[in-house]
Amino acid sequence: MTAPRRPVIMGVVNVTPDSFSDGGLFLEADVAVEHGRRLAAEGADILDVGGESTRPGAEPVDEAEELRRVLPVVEALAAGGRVSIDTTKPAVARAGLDAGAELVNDVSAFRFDPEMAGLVAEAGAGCCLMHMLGEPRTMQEDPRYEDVVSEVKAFLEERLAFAVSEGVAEDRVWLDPGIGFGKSVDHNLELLRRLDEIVAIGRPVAVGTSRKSFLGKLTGRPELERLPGTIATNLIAYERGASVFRVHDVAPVADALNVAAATVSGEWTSPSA
Ligand code: PMM
Repeated sequence: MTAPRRPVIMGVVNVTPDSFSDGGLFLEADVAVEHGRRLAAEGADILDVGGESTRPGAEPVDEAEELRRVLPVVEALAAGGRVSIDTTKPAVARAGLDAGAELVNDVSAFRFDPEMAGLVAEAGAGCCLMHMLGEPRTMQEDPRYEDVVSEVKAFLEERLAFAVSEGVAEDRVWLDPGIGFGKSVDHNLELLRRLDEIVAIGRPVAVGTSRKSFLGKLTGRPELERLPGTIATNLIAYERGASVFRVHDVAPVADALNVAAATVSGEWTSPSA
């Protein structure tokens, strides 16, 4: 038997009026904080707070508005546990780290503003570097690759090298193939099926499939009915070596991943033990 690889669950706390599945529900800071606390109680290891929607076609949000949305939420949630700040803007990242976040989740992998790398390095923070084809406004307009897995892998290797060259500690970097970010259904499925090739880079791999539109295309279900598809894809990703699972529905995904971890390793403990 091998020791179980403990899945790290990242709970999504979107403080935006237009995020694709929970947009608008958590716009008010106190409601977002309450939601984050519930996700932590359900088993989230880290809460990912974001104030700018990255849904396909989304328009950018200005810095002042993004700061207004996320800062009180980061501050309150970081007082009780681990928080990451989901942003591509250095000013928001810096304020989020000052308010207690420990990791910057940059869906542009420091492409939109290279200053992000030095800022993360200086703070001694962690980061999650994600692949996206282009930018959110246009990324779903006929995305094309020769070989999606090797292109995403090469991109992540280059971004990791850039981050390290700017002083970011290599052992604080997570990599993410960016499910749904400039990818067709087939691209997403191939990335998940061949995720071991991304894992082979040697850094923890994060995946975000939760409620995404490719699950809607596969099942015909609306956003709030995509939990079974979310679980299926997260279990496959776990089996292929992923470490971090970014989800909206923490309790059911945590149960599923814990059972998968016990099955793969042969070791388990009862939650009441
Ligand atoms: N997906 C979304 C936003 N941020 N960050 C990472 N690292 N990986 C993702 O897949 C990801 C992300 C979009 O989903 P949401 O609108 O439900 O937050």
